Amino acid sequence: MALESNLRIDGARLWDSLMEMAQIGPGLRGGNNRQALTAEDGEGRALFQKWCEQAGLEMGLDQMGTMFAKRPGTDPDALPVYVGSHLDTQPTGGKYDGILGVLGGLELIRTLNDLDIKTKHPIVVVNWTNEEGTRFAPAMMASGVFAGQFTQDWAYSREDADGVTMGEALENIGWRGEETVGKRKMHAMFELHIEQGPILENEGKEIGVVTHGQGLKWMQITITGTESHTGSTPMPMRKNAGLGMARITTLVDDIALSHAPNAVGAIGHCDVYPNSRNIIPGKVVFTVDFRSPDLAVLEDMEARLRAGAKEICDTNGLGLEIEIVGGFDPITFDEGCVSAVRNAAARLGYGHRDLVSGAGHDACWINAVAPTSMIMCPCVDGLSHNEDEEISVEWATAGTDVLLHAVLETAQIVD
Ligand code: HGY
Ligand code: MN
Ligand code: MN
Repeated sequence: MALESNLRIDGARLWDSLMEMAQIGPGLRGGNNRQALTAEDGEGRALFQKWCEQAGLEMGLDQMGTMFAKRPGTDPDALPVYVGSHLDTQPTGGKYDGILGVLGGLELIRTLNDLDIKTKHPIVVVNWTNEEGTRFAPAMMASGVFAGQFTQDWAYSREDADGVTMGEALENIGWRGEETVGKRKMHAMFELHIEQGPILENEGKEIGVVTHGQGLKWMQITITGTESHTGSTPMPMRKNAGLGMARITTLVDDIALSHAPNAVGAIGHCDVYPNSRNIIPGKVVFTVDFRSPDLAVLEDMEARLRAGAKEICDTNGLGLEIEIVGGFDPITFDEGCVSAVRNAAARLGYGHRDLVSGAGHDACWINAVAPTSMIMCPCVDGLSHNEDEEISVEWATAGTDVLLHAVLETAQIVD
């Protein structure tokens, strides 16, 4: 059976599944709050498993809680083609970030079942644990352990804001499997994801053929000063940790802008202690997020931040600690997988363009251990990590159609 342009997924069925999953862990404004290893994450996992079992898939679960749902191929010795992403969300996340990649993979399976299409290579749909890294840093944690970037023990030891470790949380929701992490070998992996940026929508393109992923550095900074009265402490006597953070916040912006247009930088997390209106902050803890497609730029940004933060703290009598809590170098996806995506978009008649991923994804780590690439679809106003994140059923369908064709080209249809 040849790969014909009329071979398409069922977009309405995909959309129904996206909307049903979105009911689990609802946010306050129409999005989702299904953070990694919460009870809501557990509920989402259970729904995904139910759907996979209904589709006749064989379930696997590894020691990081990553879920694998396998459709057999005709050649039991052939390495599987993996598809998938993540079901965990940001605290004020959208309904599609990660979820489209997992449920798009499931829709691919449902379509193959409907049409009784057999493939030489098995196909496995994956839900990677803790992609977001918002509750437990770093991001892409389970895929990072799978790819040998972090040890499992280190990952288990990571704590959330309440001091709960990732390992405890995984046990508590009952989703710790027995399978050794990383033992699975892959023929290839494809991740479908929303762009989380404005390019595709602005250019009227349905598909992003992702050739590269930009690199990332997360530096957690702790500044220590002296708690004292905001009214009676003379200005020259103050050791104001909050002032240090404010000066470093503008430094981060200046450094990123000095590498315009591709580098980016921001501080998205900060804790101020004791966080009282009339006490000068004695301690602040915050995370700098630097990204660039160019490794030399990433390293320059880190070096300048370290030097500049030290000068700010020395000048203001403040203590400074900087810890790297996440990061990966810019990556180049596999040419063969990228071509399969580009061929699929062309065959299906979808407008497409090459794209560098601005966000990090599980595919960025898996690219280190298997041929990997990504497919992106637009999102409204490029907005993501916001409850107003929105896509259209047409965009979701286009992305999943391309996923179907790229996977079938790679997994090989058997007549
Ligand atoms: O941070 C990221 O790029 C991803 O959303 N975890
Ligand atoms: Mn994501
Ligand atoms: Mn995300």
